[in-house]
Amino acid sequence: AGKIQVLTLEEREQLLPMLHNSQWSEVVGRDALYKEFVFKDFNQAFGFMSRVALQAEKMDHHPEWFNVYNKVHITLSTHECGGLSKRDITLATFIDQVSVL
Ligand code: H2B
Repeated sequence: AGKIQVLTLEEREQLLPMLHNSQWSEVVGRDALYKEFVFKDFNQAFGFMSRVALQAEKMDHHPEWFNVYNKVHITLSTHECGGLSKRDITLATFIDQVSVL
C-alpha cells in the first residue's frame, strides 16, 4: 500500500473534463473539486448523503460537505497528498451516480 499520489497532468487532462461536464468545478486557490446538488426535499437530500456516507466509509475517503434542507454542497480533495487523487475522481463518479437514482 503506497502513498496516495496527487493526479498527474496527464491524468487531469484525461479525467477532469468529464467531471466538469457534470458540473464539478475546480476550487480557486486549492486543488479540490466542488459541486452543488439540489433535491426535492430534505428526505431526498439526506437519503443521497446516506448513500455517499456508506461509500465514503468503505473507501476511507470522506467528503467535505454542507447541507441545508434540500441542498448539499460537496468539496472533494485528498488531505494525505494535499490535492486531487484518483480517490476523488472515484468518489465524484459514485456521487454523480447516486444523485440521479
Ligand atoms: N478523506 C479525504 N477526503 N482525504 C483524506 O486524505 C482522507 C480521508 N484520509 N478520509 C483518511 C480518511 C485518513 O485520515 C484515515 C486515517 O485513513
